[in-house]
Amino acid sequence: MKILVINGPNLNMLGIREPDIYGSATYADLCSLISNNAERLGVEVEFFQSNHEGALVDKIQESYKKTDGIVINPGAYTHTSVALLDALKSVGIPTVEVHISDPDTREEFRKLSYIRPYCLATVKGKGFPGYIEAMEILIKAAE
Ligand code: CA2
Repeated sequence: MKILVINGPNLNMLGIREPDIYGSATYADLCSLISNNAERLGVEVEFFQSNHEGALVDKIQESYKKTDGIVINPGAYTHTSVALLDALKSVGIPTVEVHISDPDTREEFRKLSYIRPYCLATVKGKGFPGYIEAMEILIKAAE
């Protein structure tokens, strides 16, 4: 099974600022944690991070028939992007939404997620381990 892990804008800055919200570990630390767990769970992972909405859409489209599951943290595009929702719908790949923080307990504008209705599940407020839980949800769904 192959899982594509997509991170949106500013998640490459993890560990650099706002450690009170996102922790002090870096994006590279996140990728190693996911890689180690992917090996344990027997799945292949590919990582993609971009600050650009169109690049995220392109990557989702490229994954058509090449990926069995998507774990996505769209960052701030969670709350603005119909394009990401449409891209996910267009490829029809089982997807789990992840957030390091819990956007539902933060500012009002973070409460709306355009992709949430499409996703199998949303894992939020669990820090980096939320990505592992998301992979486990995809693996279970594929059984
Ligand atoms: O909690 C999450 O994972 C978010 O998707 C993170 C987004 C935010 O816009 C969402 O509402 C919730 C922001 C990612 C920004 O990451 C930073 C990392 C380091 C320093 C500053 C921001």
